[in-house]
Amino acid sequence: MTLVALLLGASLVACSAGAGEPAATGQPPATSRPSGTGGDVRTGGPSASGSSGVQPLLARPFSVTVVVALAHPWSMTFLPDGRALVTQQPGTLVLFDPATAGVTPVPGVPTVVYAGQGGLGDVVLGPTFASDGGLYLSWVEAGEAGTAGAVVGRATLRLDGSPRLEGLSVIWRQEPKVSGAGHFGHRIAVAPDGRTIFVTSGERQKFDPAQDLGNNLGSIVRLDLDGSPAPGNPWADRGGVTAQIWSYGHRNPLGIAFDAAGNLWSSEMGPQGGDEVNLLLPGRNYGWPRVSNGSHYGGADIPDHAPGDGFQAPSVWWNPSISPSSLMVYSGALFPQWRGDAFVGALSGEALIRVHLAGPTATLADVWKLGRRIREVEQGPDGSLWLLEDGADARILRLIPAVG
Ligand SMILES: [Ca+2]
Ligand SMILES: [Ca+2]
Repeated sequence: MTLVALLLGASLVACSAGAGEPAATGQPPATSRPSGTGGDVRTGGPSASGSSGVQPLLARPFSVTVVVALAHPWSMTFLPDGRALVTQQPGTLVLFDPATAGVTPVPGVPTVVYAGQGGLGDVVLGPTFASDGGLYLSWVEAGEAGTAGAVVGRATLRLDGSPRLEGLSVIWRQEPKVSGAGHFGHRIAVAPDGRTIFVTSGERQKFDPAQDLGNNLGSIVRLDLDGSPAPGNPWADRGGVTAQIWSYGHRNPLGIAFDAAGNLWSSEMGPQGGDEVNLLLPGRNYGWPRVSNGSHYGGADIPDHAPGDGFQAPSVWWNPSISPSSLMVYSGALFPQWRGDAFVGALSGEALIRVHLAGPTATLADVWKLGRRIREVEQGPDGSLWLLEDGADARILRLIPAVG
């Protein structure tokens, strides 16, 4: 092996070890996850139901502009005035102005546990943001004896004078807090009617809690705007955290968004070769860790989804894994051919992925390799696509239609 090959191999291992799935207690190391730097993203393949037979386009129908460098960005949301809020995982919120590429810190954020996959997480605008500045943030909070868990808080963004958050209060917590620093989930979506929010809650790399309705790990929860369980949830009559749960059997759902018809979609980090896009239906069990189209790290078998097994199968799945970081449904003007489709960012897959949505069905459509781990996908006010790269040397990218 040449020195170059050795160095390349070393860098691939380092990249893989820092992938979206850091090793944690009870979980084999992430180095067995296929590296996105080594070859094509395979989108299902012949054995992959729900994603078969679609060849990725080779040409890119968009041009990419690097707008600004920003370390460890995690989520992004645009404001009505065209600026955007961006979280940085170590615990900083910034106001980003695309017109100037200016980045201004926004004080008033919580103290976060920045470790492993944890830190400051999602930021989304509340349904009445335009009148009251209300928004939702998620982050990881410390518990007793070295435990941690994701929380969601509500705050007011003040843009008079220097930008700042005021009145931050925690409205929801993962229960129980456990050891480890992985699989928090903690992405947020506001329902189209503006009356509830949905939060993804990862299983914290503890496996079985995803099948236990007595905790809210490994589930999607549906909450009133104040964080209390929303009326009409599948197990509302059981009270406690069980009353929050919308669906369960999830591993690490890192993307969630509604489409224009009101269908709720998620992207989920599966085990080795089992990443998913799911249609989130109330009361359904999505199977983790009982069934998965992937296998445990190291290859130990997990039964695949099968008709009649009682578990909700994914709409799209990936083997090898692409590590879906985020999911956004496009509704803009610049790419009218993609209106109504979902975009997924891929970490180990180092790609932007389009999933065609048609009613309750989802089909893998395009995989554009970008050579960088993609943490977040957003839509700008003009219909441009915005991406956050992952990691210390990350950048904010803007995508517009290619000329010609
Ligand atoms: Ca976002
Ligand atoms: Ca399997």
